[in-house]
Amino acid sequence: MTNKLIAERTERTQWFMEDRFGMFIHWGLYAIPARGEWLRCNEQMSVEDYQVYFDEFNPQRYNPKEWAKAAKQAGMKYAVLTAKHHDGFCLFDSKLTDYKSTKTPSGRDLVREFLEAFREEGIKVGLYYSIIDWYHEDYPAYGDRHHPMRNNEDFKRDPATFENYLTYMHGQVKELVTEYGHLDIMWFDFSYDEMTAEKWRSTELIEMMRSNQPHIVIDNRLEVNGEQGASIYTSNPEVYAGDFASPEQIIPPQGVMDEKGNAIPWEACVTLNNNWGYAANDLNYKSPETIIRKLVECVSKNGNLLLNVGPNAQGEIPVQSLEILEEVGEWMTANGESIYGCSYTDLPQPEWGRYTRKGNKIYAHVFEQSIGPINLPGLAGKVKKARVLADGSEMFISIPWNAQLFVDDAFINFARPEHNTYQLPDKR
Ligand code: FHN
Repeated sequence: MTNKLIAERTERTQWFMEDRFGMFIHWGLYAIPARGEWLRCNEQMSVEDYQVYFDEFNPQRYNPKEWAKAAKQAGMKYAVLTAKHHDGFCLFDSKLTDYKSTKTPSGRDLVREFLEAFREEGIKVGLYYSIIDWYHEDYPAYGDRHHPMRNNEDFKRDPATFENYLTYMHGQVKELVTEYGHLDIMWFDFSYDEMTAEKWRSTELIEMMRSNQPHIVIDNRLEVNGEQGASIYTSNPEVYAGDFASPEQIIPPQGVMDEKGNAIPWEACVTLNNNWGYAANDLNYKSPETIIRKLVECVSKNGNLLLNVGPNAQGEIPVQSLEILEEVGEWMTANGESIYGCSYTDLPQPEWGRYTRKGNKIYAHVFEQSIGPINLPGLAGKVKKARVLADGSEMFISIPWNAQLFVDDAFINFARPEHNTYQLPDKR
């Protein structure tokens, strides 16, 4: 990317690099069968088979104000909702299709309600938009490995019809950036094989978006696919490669660098269980301790964590997810200072946890009870005294709590670890 593009991206993503922690929300018709958002493809369902879910979709208990309160309590500063996933179902009142929530028994513009509720809680808002579309008749099905009817030999891949799809796709993105108020993020998903960059007419799409919402932060998946989400590289460095890299279900070992080796904005998107969309039988949830450690790890590598919830067909976030978010929120209340606005240090990372840094403050996140004094790589002999980050109380650095260690005039703040017993600082 040119220096001008880099400077513009740096300015746009300043808030993104501050906020560090967001909520991802995968919701739609697939919440009814409750077997994840790819079921139509995985189970080779025809449009007709899938229609039954459209005909009954009516999330009676959808209240995005509750979602927003849960996100705020968890310490999340932004949220991204699926406006349209691969199944082509629109959670917004698009004029370009009847395959939308306002035509289901629900009758509601679910995106508009989401945006209003989260803005009201002071949470920045983004929309996920799938550039893959299994419903649109002009989306290439034949030979496309990402299509439910991928073995359907009848569907011919004709460039002319694909142009029709691009006109539809660009038109819907224009509806979202011109009719739904201020958006902070647009999260496109995903390019693959030869379907990337100019195949989507990306430059034109982004120019249209920037002319309507110049500030909007855009992910990198108009260029790269989910597996390569960690990449920011493109075939042509002059081509727009997005404002942040989007590693999925992985935290890159060294963070993400650009082609010149400079650290760049990135965001790891992660599920709480093993599914993005609601999956009733998937009870394999990550613990609050794991989520906190992964959030710390992301920040210690200059990255963000976008943590996913998959609401059910009634419009509720699963109780297991809410319980995890609540515990994460209690830790964030006591230790958010060591996350928000923080990034990596050039110190060697310790074996007991991670360092994060904000200006001249270094936060030592100690993930496990130590036996005896702990080693502070890169800081040996520089630590003068310790304070608990959560309540400011004095303590010895041999005990891994949230502590402020004065190094010369700098601070070292221990962020209280979570460990297998997981007790919060205020429950000591
Ligand atoms: O296929 C999608 C998947 O359903 C989900 O939306 C994830 C989230 O980043 N993105 C794609 C897989 O890379």
